[in-house]
Amino acid sequence: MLVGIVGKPSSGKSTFLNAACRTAAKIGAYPFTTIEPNPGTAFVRIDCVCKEFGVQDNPNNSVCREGTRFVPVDMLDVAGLVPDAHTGRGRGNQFLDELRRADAFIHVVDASGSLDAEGRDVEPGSWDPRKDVEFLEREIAMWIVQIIQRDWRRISRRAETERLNISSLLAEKLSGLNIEEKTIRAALQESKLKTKPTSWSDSDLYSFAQVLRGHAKPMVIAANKVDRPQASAHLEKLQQLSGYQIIPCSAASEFALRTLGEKGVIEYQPGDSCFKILQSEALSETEKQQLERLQQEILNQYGSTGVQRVVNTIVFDVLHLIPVYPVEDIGKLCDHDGNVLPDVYLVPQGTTTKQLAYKIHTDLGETFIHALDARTKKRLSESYELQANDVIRIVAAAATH
Ligand SMILES: Nc1nc2c(ncn2[C@@H]2O[C@H](COP(=O)(O)OP(=O)(O)O)[C@@H](O)[C@H]2O)c(=O)[nH]1
Ligand SMILES: [Mg+2]
Repeated sequence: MLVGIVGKPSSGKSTFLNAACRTAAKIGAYPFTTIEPNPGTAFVRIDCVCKEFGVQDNPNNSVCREGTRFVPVDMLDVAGLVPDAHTGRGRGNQFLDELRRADAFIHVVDASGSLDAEGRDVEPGSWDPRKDVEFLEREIAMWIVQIIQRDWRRISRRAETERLNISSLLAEKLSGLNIEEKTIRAALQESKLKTKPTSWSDSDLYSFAQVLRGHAKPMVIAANKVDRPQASAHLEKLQQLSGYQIIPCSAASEFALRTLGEKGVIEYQPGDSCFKILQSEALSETEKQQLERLQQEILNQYGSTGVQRVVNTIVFDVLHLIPVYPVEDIGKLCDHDGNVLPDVYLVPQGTTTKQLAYKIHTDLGETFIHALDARTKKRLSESYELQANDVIRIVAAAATH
């Protein structure tokens, strides 16, 4: 699973990535600073099952801090997209291509309205960030339209003369965008297009691409820079947009808190609504005042800096993944090395025990016998659909190590 971070230049994409992943992507106040896409690993925050089971865990693929698990999620920050990116403006096509593999997008917008369409400074508050949302929707839809149009005459004729399914022809065409045929079929149905593809107009294709975009590349909006005074009025306007989760966010605040947390100056877990100063002497008076303001104006006002909420929302509410804990011993809840609750997998809702086995190792899938539930000790068949926080053992003929 890969989450793409998108938005116009200077909206705060790199700051968001740096805060969410604590990487060192370049941050700059001018367009096109990000040239190469920056990959990073963010973490979703969940309550670990270790508390319920009353065990001390030794995580392998994730981190557990006092019963709170942080599970890795791959992210990609690409350069700022400017209007008409799909025609190649600002190296737009290259940037869009880098997003092909993404399963979902985090759209970072400047909720303080201080940047124009191209990411240039304007009078704070004067730009309506709803325009950024419209623009990005359009760019992504046009990008999809262009890919379809490259070959459209031939595809649409073939569908009719050879009586082929238009969804399978489109799936082939769009396979590079990581879009499945069933998603295309659903979007076609919803778009209510005429039966003959050769009769579809450009605007029919565009409407279809808009619907497909919503299904294939779902998006959460990080309404960033809420620490700036102009943001609250814009936030209300953004919240009127239908079809999106709009999350108030201050990537810069999250970055500051995580940095101080890692240095041990404060106690702070990503996503918390407060922090505790541990080393008062390490902070100047100004820094203390800034932290006090951050507590009042961001954490108290919005419940958190929003960065963790954005990551959790995209993984759980938008992509509908659930956490499951495979173990090799359902008594000790450990793997063959004795690590307790070593791994958490994030899998789509509806994933079966056998599909999980394949995900862990092909051999485990191929020689799958059954699974065992650590809570009930009962057998689970290969068609059992995993539930959030299931702890299970896969029983298979093949050794996995
Ligand atoms: N006030 C404020 N400034 C921010 C925030 N996030 C980013 N910035 C600033 O916005 C500018 C552009 O940030 P950057 O992350 O490079 O934007 P990108 O071009 O979208 O990657 C920098 O000066 C950042 O310090 C935030 O949450 N609050
Ligand atoms: Mg950047």
